[in-house]
Amino acid sequence: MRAALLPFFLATLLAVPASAQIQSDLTDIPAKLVKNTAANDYERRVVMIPMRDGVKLYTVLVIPKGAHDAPMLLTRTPYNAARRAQAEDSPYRAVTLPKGDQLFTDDGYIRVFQDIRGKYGSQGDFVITRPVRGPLNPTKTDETTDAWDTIDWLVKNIKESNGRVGMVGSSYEGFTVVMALLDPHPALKVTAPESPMIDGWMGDDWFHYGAYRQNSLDFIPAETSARGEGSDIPRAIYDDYESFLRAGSVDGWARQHGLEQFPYYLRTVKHPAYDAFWQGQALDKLLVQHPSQVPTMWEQGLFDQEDMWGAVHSFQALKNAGHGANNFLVIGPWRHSGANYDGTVLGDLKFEGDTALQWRRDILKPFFDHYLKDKPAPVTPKAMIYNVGANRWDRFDDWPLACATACANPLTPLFLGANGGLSFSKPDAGSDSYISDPAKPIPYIPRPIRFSDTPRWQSWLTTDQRPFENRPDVLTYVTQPLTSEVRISGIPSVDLFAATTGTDSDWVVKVIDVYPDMHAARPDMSGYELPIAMDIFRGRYRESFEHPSPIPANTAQRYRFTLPPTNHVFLPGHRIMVQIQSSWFPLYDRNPQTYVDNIFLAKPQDYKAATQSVFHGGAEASAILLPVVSGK
Ligand code: PG9
Repeated sequence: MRAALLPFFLATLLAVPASAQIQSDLTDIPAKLVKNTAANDYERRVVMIPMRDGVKLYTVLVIPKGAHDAPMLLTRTPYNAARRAQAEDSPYRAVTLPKGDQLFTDDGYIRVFQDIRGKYGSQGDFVITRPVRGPLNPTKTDETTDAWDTIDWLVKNIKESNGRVGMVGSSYEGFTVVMALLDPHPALKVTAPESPMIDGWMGDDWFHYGAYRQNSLDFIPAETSARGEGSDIPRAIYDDYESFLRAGSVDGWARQHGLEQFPYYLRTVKHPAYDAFWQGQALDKLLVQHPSQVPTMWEQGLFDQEDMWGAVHSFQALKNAGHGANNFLVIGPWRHSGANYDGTVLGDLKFEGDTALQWRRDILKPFFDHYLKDKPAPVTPKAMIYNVGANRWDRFDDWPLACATACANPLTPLFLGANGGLSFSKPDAGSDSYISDPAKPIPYIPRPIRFSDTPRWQSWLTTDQRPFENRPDVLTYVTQPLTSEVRISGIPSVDLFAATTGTDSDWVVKVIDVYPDMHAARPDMSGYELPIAMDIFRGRYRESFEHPSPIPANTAQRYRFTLPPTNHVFLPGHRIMVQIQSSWFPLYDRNPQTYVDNIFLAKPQDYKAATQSVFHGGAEASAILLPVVSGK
C-alpha cells in the first residue's frame, strides 16, 4: 500500500459500525454442534458398555436405517474405534465404514467397533496383548471376559439385532477375536481371525525363533505413550540400517530413544527366551486347551510381513488335536491385513483379479451369512490357498498335502550340494563357508531402509533376492532349470548342519523361485528371485527354546525349524534356489556371535566376525524338506 493512502484506509476501518467489528471475546466455534444426519442411511450410536468389574468400554455401532433382525459384526481394537467406524465422514455407511466391510454393510449387518480396555474412549488400563487371567494377569478380566461381557450386553440391548454376533479383525484385532474364542459367549456364532497375533516369540510380531524384530520398538511408543494416539520414534538418521548399526544392541538403540520408560519394552528385555512369559501367551496352545465349537475361518497372507505364524499354526494345532471340524484356513497372496484391501498386486507380483475381494465375496461373506442370517450352507473348502506359481486359488479338503507324519505325502529332502548345487538326490559329503561379520550385517532389503516406508514394508517379503545372491557372506544353492513342474503344498522344514567359529549364530534360510532368464509373459520379471518361504533361527535355541545354550565352536550342529506355509508350483524353466546367511538387518537384531546371557544387552566387544560352515552330503546332509506333491 502506498503511504499516501494509509490515512484514508484507517479512516475507513474506524467507520465500520461497532456491531460489525470483531470482538476478542467472541469465537467462531459453536459450543455444541449437531450434524444433520437425516439423510444418512445409518445411525451411528455410541455406547459405553459395562464390564464385570465396572470398567466401561467405548463402543460405536453403525446401524443401517430401519434395521431389524440384523446380525452384528464386532471388532475389538486398540486402534481407535471412533476412527475405525468412520473411515470417511459420509451419509452412506458403505463410505463411512472401511472398504473391506462393504459386502457386510451393504447387506444390512450392524457394524460394531469397540476400543479395548485402556485405549481411546474406553476406561481401564491398557496392557499390550493382555495375557489371559492367571499367573501373567492377576486381574479378574482379560480380552476373553471383555468380549463375553460386550457380546452379552449387545444381544440384550440392541433391539435392531437378531441376537447373533460374528467377530472379524486382523492382527491385534485378530488377537482379540481369538481371545473371545477361549470362552465364547453363546451368541458368538462365527469368527474370522485375520493374520492374528498368536505367538509373539515363535513367529509373529516380536521375534522369529528368538531373533528380535527391531521394528517392534516403534509399536511400543505408538501404542503406549498415551491412551490415545502415540507416534513412531523420530529418527535422527535417515537410514534405519545406519541408525541401528551405530547404536549397537537393541537396548543401546532403545535407550538412545527413551524406550526404558515403557513397561512393555522392559518386560521384553527381561524375557529374551521362550520362557513362561511367552509360553503362557501362546494362543495356539491355549486354544487346544479350550477348543471352541464356533465356526472359525483362519486367514493370513503368503507374504504376511507381521503375523506369518498365527493363523496357520492355530489351524494346525486345532486340527491335530481333533478339533478340525469347525476350523477352516485361507491363505491369500497378501501382505499383512491385505485381505481387507485390494488384492490385485503386491510388490512386483500381479494376480488374477482382486484376490482379496474374491475371498471376502465368495468365501467369507457366505460363511458368515450362513451362521448369522440362516442362509444356505455354502461350500467352504477346508483350506484355500493361492498358488502364486500358477496364479490361481487352490481348494483343499484337507491340508497340508505333505508333512512329516499323518499326511498323504511325506516331506521330500532337497539337498544342498557342492558348487552351489541343489538336488533331490543326496550329494557327496562336503562343506561351504563364509564369514559373517556383525559389523557388516546383510540388509533385509536394499538400503536405505526405513521401517516407516509403508509400501516397502508391506511388500518386502516379495523382494527380488538377486542383490543378495552373490554376496561373499551368502551361500546360494540352485537346481538346474526344471524340466517339469514341482508342486509343493505344506510347511517346508529346514534340516541344516552347520558350524561356526563363534559361540552363537543366526541362520537365515530362504527358499526362492528363480524365474527363467527371459520370461516372455512378464519380461520385467525375467530372472526374478521370488522368495517362497524364508525365516531366521537363533542358533542358541537349537536344543531348547526355553533354555538357550552356547554353540560349541567349530562343531557341526543340527538346526531344524519350519518355514512359513507354501502352496506353489515351480514351473518348467524355473529353478529352485536356497540362500543361507547369518544376518537380516535391521529388521532382526544382530547376533553378536559370541554367547552372552541376554543379546538385548550385548556390549560392543561381544560382536565378532565368525566363519560359518554349512555341510552337505554324508552324515551331515543339509536339506530343505519340501512338501512336494508332484514332479521331483
Ligand atoms: N502386527 C500388529 C501387532 C499386533 C499385535 C501386537 C503388536 C503389533 C498389528 O498390525 O496390529
